[in-house]
Amino acid sequence: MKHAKLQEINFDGIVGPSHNYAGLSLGNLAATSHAGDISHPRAAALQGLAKMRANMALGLQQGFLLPLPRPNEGFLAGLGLTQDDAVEPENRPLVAAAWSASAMWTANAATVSPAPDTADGRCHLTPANLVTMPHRAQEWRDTKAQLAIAFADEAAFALHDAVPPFFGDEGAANHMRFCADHSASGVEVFVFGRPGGAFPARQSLQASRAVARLHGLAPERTVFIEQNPFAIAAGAFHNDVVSVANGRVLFTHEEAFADREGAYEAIRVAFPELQVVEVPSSEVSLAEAIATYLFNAQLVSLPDGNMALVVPMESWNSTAVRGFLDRMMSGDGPIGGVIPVDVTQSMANGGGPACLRLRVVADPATVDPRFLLDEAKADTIASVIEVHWPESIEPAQIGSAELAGKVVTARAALLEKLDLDQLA
Ligand code: SUG
Repeated sequence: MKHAKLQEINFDGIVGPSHNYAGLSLGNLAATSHAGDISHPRAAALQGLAKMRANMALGLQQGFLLPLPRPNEGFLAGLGLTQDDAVEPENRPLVAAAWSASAMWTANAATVSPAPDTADGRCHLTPANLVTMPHRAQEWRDTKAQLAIAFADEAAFALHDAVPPFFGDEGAANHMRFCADHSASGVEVFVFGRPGGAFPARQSLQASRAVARLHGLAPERTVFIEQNPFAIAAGAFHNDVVSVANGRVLFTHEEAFADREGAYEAIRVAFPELQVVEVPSSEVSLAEAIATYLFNAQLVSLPDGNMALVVPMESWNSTAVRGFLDRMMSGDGPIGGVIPVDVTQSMANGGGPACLRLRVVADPATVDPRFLLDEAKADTIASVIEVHWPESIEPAQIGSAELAGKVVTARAALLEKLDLDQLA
């Protein structure tokens, strides 16, 4: 069945005013290697907004989600802590967690199954419980509150609770969808990790299975694939660090999956039209792919029918990756264009262009228009960021009452301008 008005809308997370580098995510090499750096929240948020504008200029539908309330005093109170406890080195990461702007990476906000894939013909969304990392485990209820407003139309959307916390779920970052076009029925692929390696496996098979059941996906159009444990150990803490899918295309590193041939075959059984664009380790090593976030790209279908890859500058500037991309563009494969974007502030915390967006296939008319972007609204958002977002945050400022006040005021100003005070 084809739903004529359905389109892919990318909902990017607006980078919050408390964006900082606290090194909270074990196994996320960019984040841990930048721990203690000075962050630049204003530049970070403007970079994110520039990416959204660039995608709109390509003719793509763009939405956004808002920063969550930070610092999260309730999170600290639940641990018997206050902001002043940041002076104790052992408490500093917990206080920093309460300040984390990590909700900017909306690929981890939820898993989304578009209406053509589900038993009841609605688009299903399950917020990710993100239980593996304490600073991320605090996100889902506030994220759900926001999704409940953006996708309030119950004829079009079904919003679930997060899956129970004993099974780690990291949302769309470990989920891929294959389809002839976005409005056609698709095959959904869930990629999970097995625990036991040097770094946490953040997506559990049981959580993926639960999401598939809750969304009413047809078993013959649902595939579960194990992530390569070596990729997790090398820093691919989410599958979207080593693979991305769009339409009929899987763009993947050779070492993304535990059983490479078995993975492609399992997808092909459910989706025979699959086209795999595989990057061999001999051309781009796993380490280089992870360092440059080549696969944390947005693989987008342009209005003219061609596909383009929106990559971070870090990929574009790598000799090995650029060599691959140049060959790919001059070849006759399905990905014809590459568009570099600058999201370096987010990249330093392990979040590339694809981490910053949640894909929702929906009729835009069914989405609360306050969450949809156009140029005028982008100007409004930019003006709030320019006035209220801190220029920089030093690690020693985490826990400061003065900075906390600024962060709270900044978010409130944005909510007011967007007529979304109900999220205050
Ligand atoms: O969960 N970084 C995020 C990056 C998420 C990237 N998302 C996807 N791959 N889809 C994470 O590890 C760093 C925060 C800090 O260390 O302060 C952080 O949470």
